[in-house]
Amino acid sequence: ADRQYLEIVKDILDNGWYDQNRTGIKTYKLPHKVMQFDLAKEFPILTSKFVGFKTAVKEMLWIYRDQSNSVLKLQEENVHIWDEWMKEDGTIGTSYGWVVKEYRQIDKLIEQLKTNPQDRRMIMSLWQIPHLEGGSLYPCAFMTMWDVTGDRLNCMLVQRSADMPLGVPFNMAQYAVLVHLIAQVTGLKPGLFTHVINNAHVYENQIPGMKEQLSRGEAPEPPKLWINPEIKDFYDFTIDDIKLVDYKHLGKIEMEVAV
Ligand code: THF
Repeated sequence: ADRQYLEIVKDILDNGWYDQNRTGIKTYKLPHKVMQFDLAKEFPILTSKFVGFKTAVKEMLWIYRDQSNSVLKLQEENVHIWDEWMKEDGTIGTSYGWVVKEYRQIDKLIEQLKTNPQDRRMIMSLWQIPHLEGGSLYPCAFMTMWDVTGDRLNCMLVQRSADMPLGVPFNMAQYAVLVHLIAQVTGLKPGLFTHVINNAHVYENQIPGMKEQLSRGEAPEPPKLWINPEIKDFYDFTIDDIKLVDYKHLGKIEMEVAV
């Protein structure tokens, strides 16, 4: 997992285009970066630094299981990665989980996978134009497209804008878990997970941290994912049913988030 990720980061630092953006903190960026993992062979979590697996999975369950936009609810679980985007009502408005729920996207996907796996319209899209302005930010990882080939469930994640140091390590791990969960409740096996990024960037204040990470190498053994095999209904999964076993990593790297 680290190799593909670190190659993109190195390319951005060596060849990236330096420019301003909405946040006021400049980035180095490159367009159109793609990673692909075979989930039958590996679980894509970085070992070159510590990635907060539990936090990332809690965020994913908040979006797709709870279909919630409540930052207060995340805070109750000790997750603070959305604090900076909280509106006065304690939510992120009509973004992410709110959109999943509004269009019943999880239920529709699971139904399609169970009844018509050769359907070529199996898409969850959080990019719903009428609701974009009502959210505290436009969704970054905004679409998944699903495919069944043989007994394998494949998923392509499309991301318009990708903070390589902070958002992407979370996204890789949490969407890989989502594929495992959806596969389990539809009687399929996890297959390919392809992560397509439009604007892949590193904020300039994150460069020392990324240089440190590039110098490290990776842990000798990748961790394994365990999912409670008893769970057959997507809405029954809790954080205790999803565990990373033998996660050896090379330690935390502190980096700042641009708002
Ligand atoms: N904005 C920016 N600039 N980057 C993002 O990754 C991002 N997100 C969400 C919304 N806007 C974004 C917020 N997601 C962290 C991780 C994900 C976030 C925000 C922050 C973060 O600080 N991670 C730390 C530790 C976090 C912790 O464990 O509490 C880390 O080292 O990983 C894209 O989803």
